[in-house]
Amino acid sequence: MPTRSRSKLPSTSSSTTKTTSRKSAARNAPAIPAIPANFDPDAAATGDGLFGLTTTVAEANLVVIPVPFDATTSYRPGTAAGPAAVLEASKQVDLEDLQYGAIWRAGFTMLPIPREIAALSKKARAAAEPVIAAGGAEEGNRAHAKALAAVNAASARVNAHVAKEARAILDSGAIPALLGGDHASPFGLIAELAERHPGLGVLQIDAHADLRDAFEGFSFSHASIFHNVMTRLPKVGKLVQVGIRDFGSRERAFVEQSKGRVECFYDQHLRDRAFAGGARGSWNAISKDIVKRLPRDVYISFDIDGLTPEHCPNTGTPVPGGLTFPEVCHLLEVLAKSGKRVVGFDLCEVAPGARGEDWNANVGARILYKLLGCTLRTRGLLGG
Ligand SMILES: [Mn+2]
Repeated sequence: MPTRSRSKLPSTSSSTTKTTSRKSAARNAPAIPAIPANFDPDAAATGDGLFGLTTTVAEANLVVIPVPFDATTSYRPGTAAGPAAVLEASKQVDLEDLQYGAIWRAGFTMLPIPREIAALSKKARAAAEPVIAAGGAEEGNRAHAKALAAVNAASARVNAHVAKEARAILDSGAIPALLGGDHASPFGLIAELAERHPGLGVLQIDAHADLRDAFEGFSFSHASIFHNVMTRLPKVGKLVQVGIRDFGSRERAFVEQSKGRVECFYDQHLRDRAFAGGARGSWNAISKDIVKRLPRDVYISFDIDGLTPEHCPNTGTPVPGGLTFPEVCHLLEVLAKSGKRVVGFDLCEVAPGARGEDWNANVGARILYKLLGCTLRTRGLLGG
């Protein structure tokens, strides 16, 4: 049940039933879970679940996979703490949404944060530090070679873990989503979805192109996620990048030589179009152009640094420029109304500040709620 535990009214017995087993049989049409009569979405959240709700995995139409992994962030670490911070911040988000209505009714939840991945992240990060400090693995440096092997093995384990969770969610008939962690986290999820939706389109909102080939020697670096996706997953049909403003010459060439398989809406070009004015310069026209480039089945990969850095001051690699919160909300709503289907999404690189500042996670939780609204709307789980 999508109930939010409250301090004022006692919960119904059904709302506190604890179910942790995942559905084994695939369902045909996902049902919208029933809501207890005394549920008040406006009450303060005291529950442990995402947005203070207590929907179980067995009931959920959408399940979020938390990935507390951050081995290769080059500028500063911290995104491994993202899932816990966003979970905590989500309890402060008001549940009524102007664009999507009662998103909370649709039934979503997050898996427990896996301790073994958090421990693996710490170990891999320690191994990676000297290589990152040296600006990348040095040829012939045996310590670096050993560190690379350890980090790459850890990344492979994360990919396998995410793919396994994604398979179980998909087999149960629910929609998978992911909360990182650094931007390398969702590879296993995108791989599973591409198998089930050949020709899958990816909408990437990001400051960085993430098209580097093995950045600093790490095969599964956060800066290589879409190089890996586009070279290792032939069933991904299209990548549409938005907000990109930090990239190398080889990344730019990768886009240009992709024969349209990768399309990049560089941040500067979006601004130039707006500065030129006229109907073509409106954000609504730009959003429609972006969405038009996507095939029917869409995966959204949201790197929080795609937003302006005021929205994510503690993210791993902040860059000036970027999208504002309302621009992103509008783009997602245009996608939600386009007739396309969002088959999964991720939100990555949210990092709480070193002193526990909660602004980053606050923004992250609100973006997560919008991603849920957009996705669930395209799947007929939110009504009109
Ligand atoms: Mn990224």
